[in-house]
Amino acid sequence: MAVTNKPIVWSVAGSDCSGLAGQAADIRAIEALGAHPGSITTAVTAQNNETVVAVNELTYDQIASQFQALKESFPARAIKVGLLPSTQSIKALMEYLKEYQEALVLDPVMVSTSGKSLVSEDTLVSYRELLSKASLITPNLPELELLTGLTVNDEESVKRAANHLLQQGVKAVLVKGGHTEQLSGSEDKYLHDYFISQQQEFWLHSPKQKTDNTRGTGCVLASAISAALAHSYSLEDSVIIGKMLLSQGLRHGYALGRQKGPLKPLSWPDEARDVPLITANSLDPNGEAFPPCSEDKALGLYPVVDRAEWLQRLLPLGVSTIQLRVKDLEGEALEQEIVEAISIARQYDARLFINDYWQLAIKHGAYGVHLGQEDIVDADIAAIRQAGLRLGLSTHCYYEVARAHAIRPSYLACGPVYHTDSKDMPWIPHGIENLKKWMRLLPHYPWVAIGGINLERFDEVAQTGVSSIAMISAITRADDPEAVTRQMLEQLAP
Ligand code: 3NM
Repeated sequence: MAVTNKPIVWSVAGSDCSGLAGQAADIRAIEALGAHPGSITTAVTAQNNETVVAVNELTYDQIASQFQALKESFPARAIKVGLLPSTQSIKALMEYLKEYQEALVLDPVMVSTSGKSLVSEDTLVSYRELLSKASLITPNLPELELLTGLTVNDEESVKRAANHLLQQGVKAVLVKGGHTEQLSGSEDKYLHDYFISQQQEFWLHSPKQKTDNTRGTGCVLASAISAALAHSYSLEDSVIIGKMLLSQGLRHGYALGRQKGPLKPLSWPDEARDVPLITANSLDPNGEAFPPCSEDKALGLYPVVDRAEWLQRLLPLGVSTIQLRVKDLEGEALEQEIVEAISIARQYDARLFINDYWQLAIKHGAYGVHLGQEDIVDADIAAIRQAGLRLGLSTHCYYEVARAHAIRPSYLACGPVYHTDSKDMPWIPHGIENLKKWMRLLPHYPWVAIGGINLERFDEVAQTGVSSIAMISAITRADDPEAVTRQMLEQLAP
C-alpha cells in the first residue's frame, strides 16, 4: 500500500456542474501541487459558459456536517474559501474556525463577470467578520471596491484600498489586477498584481498570455497559494508559486468545442517563463539585463574575503573570481581597502565583486557588485547598471528569486546550501537537490552556490554543474588556506 504524506487542503466553495470553475478548478490546482483536496460544498451551482442558472445554497446543517466529517480524520493544513453564498454558510465556517489555527485564504467570489454583486448586504456584513481570521485575501478590483466601499482605478487607490483591508485585520492582501485594463494598460506586456502584508508590499508582473480559456483563474490561484502554504512555504513564496501555477495553467488551457474553456494546471511549476517578476511599482519591469560575467571562463571557485591582502594570497594561485566583503571598516579605511583590492584584482585580471558598497565600487571601477536582498532597496540599481558593472544577487527562496530575476543580474547566488556559521540567517539549508531545482528553474543565469561548503562537500556541489562555488570559512579559517584553495581549484579543473 502506498503511504503518502500529502498535506490536506480544503476547498470551501461552490460546486460547478460545468467543471470549469469553483471546486472543480480548486481540486485541479490542489492536486497539481501534490496536496490532497477535501471539498466542503457551500452551494450547488447550476451554470454553463453563458450564464449562472441557479445558486442552490446549502443549509447551515448541510455545510456544518461536512466540516464535522473531515475534522478528525482529514484535518486541513490550509483552507481555501471561495463562494460563501449566505450568512448561513459564513456561520458554519466561522464555527469551525474557532478552533482552527492553520492557513486560511479567502477568494471573495462576490461579483459576477458582468460586474453584478452576487451577495446580499447581510452576507457582505458577515463576510467582513471573517477578515480577521484570514492569512490572505485575494480580491480582484471590483471585489476590492465592494469590500472597502472605495473606488479603485490606479496604483495609489489600489494601495489605499488594500491597506483598508489590512486595518480590518486580514494579515495580507493580494489584489488581482489581471483581468481589467485599469491596472494593466493595453500597451503593457505584463499583468500587475499587488501584495501587501504588515511586513512588506510589492508588485508582481506576469507576462500577458493570449488565451480565451481562462475559466477558473481566481479559484486556481487561491487554491494553489493554499496548497503551497500547506507545504509550509512562507506566504510570499506561496503567492509566487500560486502565480507560477496560474501561468502554467493558462498556457495549457483548452477550449470545449467552440466554447471558452478552463485553464489547466498540470504539476509543480518549474519553468522560467512562469516566474513572475517582482518590483516596487505597477509599471512594466523593463530594466536592461546586466552584462554577463565573461562567458569564456566560468566564475569557478569564488572565495569571499574580508581584506584586500587575501587577494594577494589567493589570486596568484589561479583564483579568477573573488568577493571583498568588509563588515568592520568604514570611512577612509574602508575606501582604502576597496581601492587596494581593485588594484590587485586588475594585476591578475580577476573578477572582483564588492559586497554592499556599490558607490565605492562604481567610483573606483570594480568589476562588479554583490548585493544581499536587504540591500536591493537602498542601492541604485540603475546607477550600477549604467556604470557598466556586473551585479550578483543573493537569493534564498521563491520570493527572492522572483525579485532578483526582475533585475536581470549577471549571476544569482543560492544559499545556504549547508549550515553555515559565517552569517546569521533564518534559512534552512537548501541541500543539493534544492540547489539543482533553482538551477533548473532559471537556467540562463550562472548560479553561485554558497553556505557551509568545505573541501569534503566540494565535489558533491561541483557535480551539480553549478557555475561557481563560493565560501568564506573553508578558505579563510583553514590552517593552510593556500593548500585548500589549490585543491579546490584542482577539483574544478576540466
Ligand atoms: N551568504 P561559509 S551563506 C555570506 O546563503 C553568505 O546567502 C550566504 O560562509 C547566503 O562558506 C554565507 O563560511 C556565508 O559557510 C558563507
